[in-house]
Amino acid sequence: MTQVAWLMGSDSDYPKLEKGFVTLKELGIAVIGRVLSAHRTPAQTQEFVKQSEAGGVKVFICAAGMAAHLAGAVAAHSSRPVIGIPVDSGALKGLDALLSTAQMPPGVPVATVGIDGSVNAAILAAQILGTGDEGIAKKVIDWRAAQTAKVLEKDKRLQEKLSG
Ligand code: RP5
Repeated sequence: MTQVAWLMGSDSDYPKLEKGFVTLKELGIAVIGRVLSAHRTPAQTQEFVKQSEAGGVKVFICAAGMAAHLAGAVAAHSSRPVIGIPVDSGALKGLDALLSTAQMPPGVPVATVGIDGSVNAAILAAQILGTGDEGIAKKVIDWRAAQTAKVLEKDKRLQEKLSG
């Protein structure tokens, strides 16, 4: 069953998000990806949220650039957790999207990650799902342990370079 629905404002956003999709795959989490826009397909976005919830989606991830209201629009129509990713597109390099995504009115939160923070969005979604699924929680712990090992390896390589 699809656990995560990942919306993006345009297919031009996808290259900035691909690592996050890979991360969800590594964690064994089923995701559906869609291009939908708060401004350009408002009716379809609302309908998709309704259908996704009925189909068992537990977490939404929404990525958009510029006046990025996609995450907020989804949050307005859902009681499930919504993670927002501001995308660096356009003249303001993502700062516009960051403020538009994060600065929600009280009562309608969007858990906003950093600009182009697709991997953190994927990990946060897994952590949310992991609160009710021990298998996913264990995969997050293993993923983080692998990350630690990679950083220690980088440190080792640096030490070798500096002492050589
Ligand atoms: C936003 O406008 C999208 O999320 C994208 O970041 C940006 C440009 O969209 P396209 O013109 O490439 O469709 O709504």
